[in-house]
Amino acid sequence: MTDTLTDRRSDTIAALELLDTRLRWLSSWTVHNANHIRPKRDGLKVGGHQASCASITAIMSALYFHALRPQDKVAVKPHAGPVLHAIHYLLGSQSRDQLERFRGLGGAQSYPSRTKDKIPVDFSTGSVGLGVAATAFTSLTQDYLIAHGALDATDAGRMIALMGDAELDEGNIYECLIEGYKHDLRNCWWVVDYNRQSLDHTTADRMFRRFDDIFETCGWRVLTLKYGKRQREAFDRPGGISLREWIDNCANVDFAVLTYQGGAAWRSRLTADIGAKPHVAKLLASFDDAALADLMTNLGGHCIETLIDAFDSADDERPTLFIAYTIKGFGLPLAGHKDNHSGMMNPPQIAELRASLGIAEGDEWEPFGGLGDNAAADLKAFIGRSALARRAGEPRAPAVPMPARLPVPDGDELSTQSAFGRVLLDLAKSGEPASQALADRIVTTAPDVTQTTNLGGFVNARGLFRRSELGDVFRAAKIPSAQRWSGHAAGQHIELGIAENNFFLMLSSLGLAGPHFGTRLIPVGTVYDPFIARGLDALNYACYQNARFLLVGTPSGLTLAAEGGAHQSINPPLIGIGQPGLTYFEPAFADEVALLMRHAFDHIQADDGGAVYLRLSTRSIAQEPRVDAGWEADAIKGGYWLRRPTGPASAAIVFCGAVVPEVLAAYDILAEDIPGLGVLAVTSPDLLHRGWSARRAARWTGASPVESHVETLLSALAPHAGVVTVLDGSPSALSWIGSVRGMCVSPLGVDRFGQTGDLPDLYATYRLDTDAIVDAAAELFLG
Ligand SMILES: Cc1ncc(C[n+]2csc(CCOP(=O)(O)OP(=O)(O)O)c2C)c(N)n1
Ligand SMILES: [Mg+2]
Repeated sequence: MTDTLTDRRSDTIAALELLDTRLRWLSSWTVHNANHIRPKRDGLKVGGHQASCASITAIMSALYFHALRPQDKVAVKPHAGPVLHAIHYLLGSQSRDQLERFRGLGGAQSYPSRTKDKIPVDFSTGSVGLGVAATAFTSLTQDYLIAHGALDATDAGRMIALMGDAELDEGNIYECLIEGYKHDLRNCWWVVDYNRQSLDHTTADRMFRRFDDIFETCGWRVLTLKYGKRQREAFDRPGGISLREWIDNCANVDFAVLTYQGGAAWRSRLTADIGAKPHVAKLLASFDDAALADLMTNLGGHCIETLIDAFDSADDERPTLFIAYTIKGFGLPLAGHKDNHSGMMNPPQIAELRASLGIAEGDEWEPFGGLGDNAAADLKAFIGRSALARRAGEPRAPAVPMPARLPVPDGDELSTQSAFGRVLLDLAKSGEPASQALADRIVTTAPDVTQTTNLGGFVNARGLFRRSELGDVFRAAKIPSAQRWSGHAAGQHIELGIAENNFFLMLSSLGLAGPHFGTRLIPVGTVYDPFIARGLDALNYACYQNARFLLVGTPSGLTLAAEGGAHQSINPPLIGIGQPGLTYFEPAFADEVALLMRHAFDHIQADDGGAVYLRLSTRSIAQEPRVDAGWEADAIKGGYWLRRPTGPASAAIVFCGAVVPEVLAAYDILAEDIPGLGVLAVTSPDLLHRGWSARRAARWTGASPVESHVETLLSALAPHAGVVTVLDGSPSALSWIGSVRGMCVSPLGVDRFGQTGDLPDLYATYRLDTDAIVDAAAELFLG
């Protein structure tokens, strides 16, 4: 290395070491301020994780201010949120006010949040494991965009997760590893803050080197950063090999205890264990207690030089796992203690840390406090030269054009699921420019249920997405099959294995393609409705990030009669109502499906929009002849009168989805006895409920109290009217409607596990059939 290069390298290392210390201080102080200085009104601990932050500051310093390129994106382990805020504080992109309000209303969030934080956050984190896997799926999304010509390959970024070692216990990590291997994952780094402590305790020694094996099996390069530079130098001295062997054999928990106890404890333990070995006594004697503690904790993840060398060495696109050994609470009096996850420095301890850094009392928030003018100016200049400082904000992706209407599939009898498949297929084949433009941006995905959810037609037309060609061997052998499964770079279906967590994380990443990469995708994912529950946290995570996609849960309900209780969904309507960021629709007819899909494609692109969930069914039902399009606007708002009540109507049947034949049969029976009886088709219990809640909330928030759609609909009934509600799912998804105008309700639905049977048997057993509706109505309306 030339002298200039050596100088530049040592300058870089010195600056990164200073930044490591700044980040440790600022993150500690942010948490301290929130807990010990900011006035408290509720007597509760505010929380924050000083030890988790201190564990990763060197890694983040080396990554953010050295290795990171403008196009790279990072998921930061949730409990290092304050470090990310500190980085942006040093960059000038985070305010002191936000830091002072950390964990307070409107302040910096506890865990990095794309939607709530004011700093740029690439991936929200919080539920451990999900943010990590999100980087892999975002890498796949990037590959998809490159293959479709929406991103230049030379602009490909690395998707990087900074993860806690306990995140390696989450099953979704391994589901993701397998899927990643199948899809030839690249441009992905996971950096493990390997402090061998979780929330509760120190982690099992038995896992040593197991992670290497697992990741290498899945095609990853594993770089282990176990020793810092000073340790490696000590190992080269006489007696050093014994010291290294001792470290390698030391149990995690012993290492943690000794770290907490400090230099004298290290000395007596090392002397007892290896002091008699050749040269060891002399080696140990060459360090005073403080230096010995410093040496023993000089692990790879705290050594800037080791970190930048490792990051620099991984300069290709192979996915790479960095196992960076660290100490939880490094540099703090909490270091190594098994209870330090939520532990916090007390005021004297933080004052001591402040003084040790030369920061004057009152200067705690000074970004470069304690450094001296020249050093501060140099460090500022160093930060200014980093790639991070040149990073542009997230792009605003142009909207995808939308045809005015999506054609309604024809047929007298259709299921909503087959209508969905036909609408997509029509789009895939349409020659009309707006439809074609929309179809080109649709990307479909399913966890091994492509065929049984009617995505097959679209896939046949548009192909599987594969970076390298994948022939359809059955087709080549001229074996008849309805599915044409050739894969190529222009394909638009991402086929996943059966792992619903992966499915939702894939949808989440595809649904952030706009803000992440500047090109919107219109992701459409299908899953068996009951198995939404399998990926529920990943779905929640996707919505929390404001990812935009169309989720189709199908088939659903008891209506899937012969499949039995393990496949019949009951509570997804409640999930649909309860999940923020997701609008749930459950159409009954094919024209509703076409209308709502068109609406969904719009809504997932709207600034104030969100993701959409369509709950569909395989039950073929007679279609409703329409006289005009008057029902459409109401259907988009959540419900319309399928049979409008007349006169001072005292009753209505309110239903959702596939039970419409029973509802209309009951209507025919009841209409004579109940004059003016209405039938309300609820297309979205979620929207109706939300509108009603918003209307009520407006009374306290001062917003203008616009009548909600459900109030408007129900105003067609007499004030004392009664309603029977019916849906193939949890009855509570609709029964609340009675409270809107204080009406009596008789709720029908499914509230216990389903079973196998044919439809008449099951509908009778679970009281969804015509008789049940007539009985409920008779009881309510006719006494
Ligand atoms: C899904 C989920 N379960 C539980 C938690 C609660 N929790 C927060 S941190 C943590 C352990 C974190 O340990 P690790 O990943 O090793 O992080 P570090 O040691 O760096 O703090 C747990 C169990 C969570 N955030 N998410
Ligand atoms: Mg840990």
